[in-house]
Order: sequence, then structure tokens, then C-alpha cells
Amino acid sequence: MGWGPLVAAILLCLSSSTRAQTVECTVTELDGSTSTLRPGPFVPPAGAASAAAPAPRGACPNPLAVPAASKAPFFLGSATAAYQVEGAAAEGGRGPSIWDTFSHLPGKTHEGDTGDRADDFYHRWANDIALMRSLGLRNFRLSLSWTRLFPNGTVGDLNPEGVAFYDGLFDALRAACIEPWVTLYHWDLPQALQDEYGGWVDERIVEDFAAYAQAAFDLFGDRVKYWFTLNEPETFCPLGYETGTFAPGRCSDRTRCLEGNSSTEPHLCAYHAVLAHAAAVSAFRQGFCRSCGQACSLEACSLECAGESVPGGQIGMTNAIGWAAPYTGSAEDVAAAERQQSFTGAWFLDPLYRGDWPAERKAVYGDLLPSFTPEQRRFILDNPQDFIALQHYTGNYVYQNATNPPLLLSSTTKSSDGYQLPQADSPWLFVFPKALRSLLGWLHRRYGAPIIITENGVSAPGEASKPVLEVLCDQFRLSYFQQYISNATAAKRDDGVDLRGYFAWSLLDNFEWADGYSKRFGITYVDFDSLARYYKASAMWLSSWFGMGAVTSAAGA
Ligand code: PNW
Repeated sequence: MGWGPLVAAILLCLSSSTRAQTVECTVTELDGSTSTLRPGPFVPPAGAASAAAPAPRGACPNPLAVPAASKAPFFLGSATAAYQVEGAAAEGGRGPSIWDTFSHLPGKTHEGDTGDRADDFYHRWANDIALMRSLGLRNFRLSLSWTRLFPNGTVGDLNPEGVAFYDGLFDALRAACIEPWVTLYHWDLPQALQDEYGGWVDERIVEDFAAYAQAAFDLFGDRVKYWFTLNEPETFCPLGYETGTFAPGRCSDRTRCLEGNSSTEPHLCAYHAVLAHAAAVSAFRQGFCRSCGQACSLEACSLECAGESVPGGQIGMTNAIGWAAPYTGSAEDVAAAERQQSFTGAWFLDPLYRGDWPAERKAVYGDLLPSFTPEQRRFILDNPQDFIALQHYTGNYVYQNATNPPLLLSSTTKSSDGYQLPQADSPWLFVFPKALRSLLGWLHRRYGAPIIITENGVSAPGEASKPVLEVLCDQFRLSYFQQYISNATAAKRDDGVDLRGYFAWSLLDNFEWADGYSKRFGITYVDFDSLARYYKASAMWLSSWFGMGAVTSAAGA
């Protein structure tokens, strides 16, 4: 036998083993047309893991401009958060956060899962940038690990290894023309600040957060233009301080929480979150007074307060907001749904845009709600954010129920004509695509501000228990994105909503907080043993909306 047939046999073997890792998915579009996608492993192109030199400024397309090839009228990106993906919890001089402590306590997370290793993004980011490039992704939302930069939380104690990590990452993202959108705080509070004064329940958090924010603007503001202050205080305050199901795990129920007060602490947390956000925005706009150690507007030190920290940058808080649809068209149900919507959806946006808690919250909580002083109100309104950063996943139907205080309403996930909203893998998440369009209109009418959807996505039923090749055709998630993006598009095109962008949650399967690794929100699959990444069909489908050319093969071409 000559060499020819042998080489051919080896090639055949190689290609069929690659094929064996790939699956064929028939994808149905909303208009009923079908196409075929072949998701499979992401294989980085040779040399992808070595970060190229940063591209000269101006060489990359404007991240806010929608690429001509995109099917969407707003830009698309994808998102992650530090504790959910980085891993390397005890490496590089990183200090402990409340999520390290909490996830290591028995019984707090699914099967005791922790973020110790997560997706190992800390070591694999060059590979993940190559993955993003292969998908044509131009906007990437990520968060900074506060304790990687400042291991004990205070800015006197900078960790050079943490700075080097984010320097390398931001330089490489710039070189790849991927715009970083950076969240300062995605729930991983320095444990030292929790120990010292209880974290978000104490007013000292306001200045510590503002000082950390200012340091981050100074360190990375030359490469990061778009910032988020706090991720979803409407999630981390009640879950961290009322139910105790998220870090730091505080609540009144002594069978579950060693400490805490569920009736006071969530409100203190929310109050300090608003003030910390405003202080960070102030630092962003006006600089920071180093001699007095505070954002300029907090103290009269105007001589040191010239200029913006990040010239031309933009900043906002992210808010998790669902949609309460009226169960019927009756005046009572419409009013009940509006009460519920204002109670939850205006919780933080009313303070930021109107200077006070929504009336529905004041009516329910009375004196338990810390009130803003006139000076604080002025300070908040004098430091407006640049956009509403909306994180939307789900909705339900709300009807008047006079016997159910405090809001005299109840909710259901079945419509009055009997349609049951499909449930995702997460118990709180029901697929209700029209809710997004209604919500965008409500936000537009109430606040009139530009909106960026900074998270939207879904955990697909069964995905965590099936073998990898059986989850890659993720039609459930793909249809979710089809319908939600279609409703977002309609809100922009037909309802006059000033929608600027959309980030799919999440780029990677990751540590889903108390659910550990048992819920997968990724558009790419992560094998939590080998840490290999695979495209799901939804990632390939989304790539044609990113507008930079769709990925066509499982080899990452
Ligand atoms: C967001 N809810 O949290 C977070 O920002 C992400 O870190 C998280 O992975 C993602 O959504 C998926 O859960 C939420 O109960 C947690 O409505 C809970 C809710 C909404 C958002």
C-alpha cells in the first residue's frame, strides 16, 4: 500500500471524529422558514491565544453603530460576570469576597458548588476572545472582581497582579475590536468590608464604593468607555438581606440565617446602593478629590475636581425588571398590574430619575424606608446616569385581589384565555416575549431615557443533565432569543423606544449563583470537567445578528 491511501484514511478518520463532535440542527425562524446549523466544539485558530498588540485608536468600528450586516436595529453583544466565570479564586493575590465565603458554607448553593474554578476565564480569556471573534461579537459586558484589584476592599491596598490581569484583558479586547462594557460591582463584595461594617447596610459602603469606582476609572478609563455601577440592587438587596438565599446570607429566620433583620436591612441596602451609585457617577463625571478621599460633590474641594474621569464615557446602574401584564382588561386588573410594575420596576429608577422611592413602596413600607434628605436628592439628580441598563428575563399576569395585602393583587403565569407561559429551567423564569415590548414602552413613557438591554437570556430545560451533544441544538433558547429580539425590534421601530443595544446573557455557561452549575444560561456550552467550550446553535444563530459575519463551522472558522 502506498502513502496516498494511508494519508486519506487518516484524514477521513480525523474529519469523521470532528464530525462526531458536531450535530446538525434544523432551525425554524419566526416566519416558518428553516435552515441548518452545525454546532460543535470551538477550536481556536492557531496563534489565537497570543494577544496581539493593541490596535491604534480609531481603527475599530464605533461599537454603538449597528453594523450594516446586522439584522437588528441596535447593537448586539453578550455578557458575563467576574465571580461567575473567572475562577482562580485564590490566585493572583485576589482577596475573598462574600460569594467565596457564602458558597463555601454548607447548604447554601446547589451541591456545594463554588466559583473557585468556574469557567477558568482567568487563564482562558485569550481563547474566549478568539471565541468571541469567531462569533463576530463586537460588544462584551464583563465585571471587575473588586478583590482582585483591592484584596481587602479599600483602595490603599492595590494588587498589581489584579491590575495586570485586567490590563492584559482590556488590551487584547481592544486589539480584537471588541468593546468592553464593565460592571464595577456584580455581587462580589470584599469580605473585609462585610466583616468591618456589614457591607451594604452601612453608610461607609458609599465612600468605599466610590473610591473603588474612581480607582477603576483611573486604571482602565483609557480603554473602557462604558461602565455600569451596580448590578441589580433589586436582586442583591432582597436576596442577600431579606431571604438570605444569596451572599451575605442574612435574614430574620434563625433556622436559616445566623444574623440579619429581614424587615430593615434590605431597605438600608437599597438606600446605600442608590447613594453609592450616585457617588460613583459623580466621580466619573467630576473626578475624585484625592486629599479628602471622596467624590468631589460630597465635599467642597473643587480645586482638585476638574475634568471627567473618563472623557466621553457613559455610565449607568443595571436593573432587573420583569413585566406585570394585566390579567384582564378590567380597570381593576389594569390598576393592579400598574401597582405591581411600579413597586418592582421603579424601585431604583424612580430614585435615579425623580429623586425618591416610588409611591407604592412608600405606602407599603412607611418608616422602614430610609428617606433621602434634600441634599441627597439633589446630589442624585445632579449626577444623572446616561442610559437605563435593563436586565429582563420574565413576566407574569397580575389581577386585583382585595384580600391579598399589601398591594391587593395576585399573579399567575397562565393567561385569562388559558395559555400557560412556558417555564425555563429556572423556577422563576417563564417565557413571555411580548412582555419585553410592553416593558420597553412603559420605561420609555415613564423616564424618556435611552435604554440598553444589558441582560436577556434563558436556562433551557434539561440542559444541565444531558450529554453535551444533546444540548447543542438549543432550539428552546434560540426561539427565546428570536421572540425577544423581535419584540425589542418592534419597540424600537414601531413604538419610538430609544433602544440602543442588547446583550445576550450569557456568553458562557457559568456559576449560576445559588443554583451553582445546575442551570445553564450560556450561548456556548462549557464542559465543567474539561472546561472545553462548544457553540450552541443559539450562539451561531445570534452571530448573524452581531453583524460581523456568521460562524459557519464547528472549527471556529
Ligand atoms: C441576573 N429574578 O440575575 C444576574 O445579573 C446574572 O448574574 C444571572 O446569572 C442572571 O440574571 C440569570 O439568573 C437575576 O429572579 C436573578 O427575576 C434573578 C432574577 C433576575 C435576574
